[in-house]
Amino acid sequence: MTTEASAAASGSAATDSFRSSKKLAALEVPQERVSSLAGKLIKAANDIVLEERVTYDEFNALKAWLIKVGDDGEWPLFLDVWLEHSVEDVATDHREGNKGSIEGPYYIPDSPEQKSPAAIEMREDEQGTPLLFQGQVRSTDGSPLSNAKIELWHADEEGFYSQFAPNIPDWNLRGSFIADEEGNFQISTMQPAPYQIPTDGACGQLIAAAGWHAWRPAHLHLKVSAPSHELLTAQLYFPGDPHNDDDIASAVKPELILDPKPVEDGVQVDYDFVLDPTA
Ligand code: MBD
Ligand code: FE
Repeated sequence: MTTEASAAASGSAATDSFRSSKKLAALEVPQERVSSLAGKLIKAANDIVLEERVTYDEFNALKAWLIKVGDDGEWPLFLDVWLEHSVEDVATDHREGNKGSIEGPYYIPDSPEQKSPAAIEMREDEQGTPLLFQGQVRSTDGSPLSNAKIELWHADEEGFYSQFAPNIPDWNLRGSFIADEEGNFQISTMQPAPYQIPTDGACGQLIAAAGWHAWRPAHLHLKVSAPSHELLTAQLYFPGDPHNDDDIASAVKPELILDPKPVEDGVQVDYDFVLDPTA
C-alpha cells in the first residue's frame, strides 16, 4: 500500500483530472494558428540550439527529461508552473475588475455547495491557523452581485491538496459558497502553508539540476462567478511570505496580497471581488 505522497501519483492524478475536465470539449485550433504557433515554438528552440551550440549530450538529456515529464504525469504541473501565467495575462488584460491569477493543476469542479456563511470541509484535527475569509462580490459598476458563487480550494498545513495526495478526505479544504443577496460572503477555513511543488519527479529534477527552488508562497485558490459576468480565477497570498517575490509559478500580483488581521482564534481577511460583465 502506498501511503507516501509522490510526484508520479500527484502527477497522474493531475493528468487524469485534466483529461476528464471539460477543457477539451471545444478543442478545435484552426490550421493557420497551429502552423503559426507550432512554427514559432520550433523556431525558438532551433535558435537556442544554434545560439548556445547545444551538444548531443545536452540534446539527449532533454529528450530523456521530456519522456520523464510524461512518465511522471507532470505535463499539467510543468505547463501550469512555467507557462500558464502568460496565458492568464493575455486572457484577462482587458478586464476592469479583478484580473486574477492562474488556476494551476489542482482544481476540481463541483465541490460541495453551501450557503454563506459557512465553514469549508476539514478534518476534525485539521492543523493550522483558523482563517475567516469574508468580502463582497460586485460588478464593475459597483452593484452587488447577489448569490455570486465562490469556489475555494487550497493546500493543508503540510502543503498537500485533497485528491492529489494520499489519505486526505476527497473534499478536504475544497468548497463552493453562495454569497447572500448583497453579494457578501463569509467562509471559515485554515490558513494554508507555503507550498513546494513535488521534488521527486521530472519538474523537481529540472529544478535541482538548474539550482532553482521549488516554492510557491502560501495561497488560496478561488473561482468567483455570477450570471452574465466573466468567471474570475484568482489566487490570494499572505504578506511577508518569503516567496511572494520569487514564486516558481510567477503568479503573484501585488493586488492579490491580503491584509490579515489577528482575531480571537486566528486571522481574518477581508477581500472584495469585482467581476466584468460579459460582453
Ligand atoms: C500549485 O499548488 C499551484 O497552485 C500551481 C500553480 C502549480 C503547482 C502547484
Ligand atoms: Fe496551488
